[in-house]
Amino acid sequence: MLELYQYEGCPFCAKVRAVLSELELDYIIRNVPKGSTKRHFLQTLGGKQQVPFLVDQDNNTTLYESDDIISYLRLEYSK
Ligand SMILES: N[C@@H](CCC(=O)N[C@@H](CS)C(=O)NCC(=O)O)C(=O)O
Repeated sequence: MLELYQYEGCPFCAKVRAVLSELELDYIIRNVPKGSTKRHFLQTLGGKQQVPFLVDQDNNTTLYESDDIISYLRLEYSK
């Protein structure tokens, strides 16, 4: 299962969401806007409070950086 830590106003997150939709991938959105009490999950999992942050549980992979996330998704999940 794919999980995307993100928030709505983040343009880098929007880029990633667009590719997830393009690839017809199902994913869980973890909404972590600035000030969210859920930010500590992001810190614990990835080590910093930057979004977007992708967790791919099936491949035991975590990624920051929108361009890296998009490259990863295309490599792993393009049809
Ligand atoms: N180079 C990064 C930039 C990501 C970035 O700047 N994200 C902002 C939100 S748009 C962020 O996480 N800021 C810190 C914060 O929200 O606390 C990428 O392409 O993913």
